[in-house]
Amino acid sequence: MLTNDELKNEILNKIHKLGIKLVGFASIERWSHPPPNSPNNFKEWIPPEYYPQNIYPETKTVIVIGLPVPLPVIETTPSIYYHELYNTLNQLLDQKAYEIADYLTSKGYPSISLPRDAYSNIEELIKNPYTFFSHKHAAYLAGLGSFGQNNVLLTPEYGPRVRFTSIFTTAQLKSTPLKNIDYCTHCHQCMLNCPIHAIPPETTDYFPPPVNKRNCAKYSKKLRNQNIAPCGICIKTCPVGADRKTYHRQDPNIYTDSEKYSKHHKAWKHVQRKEN
Ligand code: B12
Repeated sequence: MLTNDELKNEILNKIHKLGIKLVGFASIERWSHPPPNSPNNFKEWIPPEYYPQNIYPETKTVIVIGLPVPLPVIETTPSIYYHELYNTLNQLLDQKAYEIADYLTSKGYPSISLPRDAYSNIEELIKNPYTFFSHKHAAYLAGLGSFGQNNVLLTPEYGPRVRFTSIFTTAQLKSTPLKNIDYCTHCHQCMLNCPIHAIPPETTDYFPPPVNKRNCAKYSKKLRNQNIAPCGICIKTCPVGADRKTYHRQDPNIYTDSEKYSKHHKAWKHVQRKEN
């Protein structure tokens, strides 16, 4: 019989072999007793029916995995390029999560993987923009980052340019320590660049402020009809993330200075099939 630490190491080996870049572990108690000293000041915590233990009652630990969205691709958004990458990442996440859950089940720890999104269609989202489990809150509780003004999770590695999914396992595994760092620079670039003004200004009472989800979903529907959804501008413009250094994208003016960065602007327009 493996000790909990040995089991966790085996799982981490498996996850690294699958090429997964980000992983965190959160015990289910973190949902019922959200950690104190959070860098975020939530207006409301998630309703109890959204807790993993109320979805799969045997759950002891949630494993969250994340795959990055390469910055040069999201820079072309809205585009068929980002649309295709989004679909690829979604498939990879679902497949890798299934493999991890299956591996744990075969080791004697029954486990299930969650779908990375879980909604039937965009019309349903416009009526009710929530699914049954929130991966960004899971990622937060698994120590992967903090929320930004754009109401998605910012990680030190990729800022908000990372997609997540989760695995519910009956194995009791040590939680990843929370970072307790506010990664948001409060630069408001997400708010200023949102094409439909869905991101409100910050309030002094709570953070993150509530995004207008219905309008965001309606805009997503419009883009989807042209096969260029999702929008993703609020994750493209975010200055947070070591990926900006990797791709030499540290200058925040790159998206506005079309003279200095004429090659980039020309390339993005080409991918978007716009006239130069
Ligand atoms: C529905 C959905 C959308 C909808 C609606 C947006 C929304 N609800 O936030 C649309 C299509 C518009 C959308 C857009 C985007 N999305 Co989206 N989306 C989701 C999805 C499928 C479910 C979100 C959800 O239900 N959360 C659950 C609730 C609890 O969280 P919440 O909405 O933040 O609610 C809080 C408060 O509002 C409060 N609350 C107040 N009243 C109520 C009432 C109820 C009933 C509930 C439950 C809560 C609640 O409780 C919460 C506590 O803080 C998730 C995948 C998933 N299953 O997690 C992806 C997800 C959140 N999206 C993601 C992304 C990246 C985006 C986009 C950038 C588009 C893109 N892919 O490029 C934009 C960003 C929009 C934005 N700035 O918020 C990523 C975020 C990754 C990250 N780094 O954090 C996720 C996690 C997908 C993934 N698998 O990675 N999305």
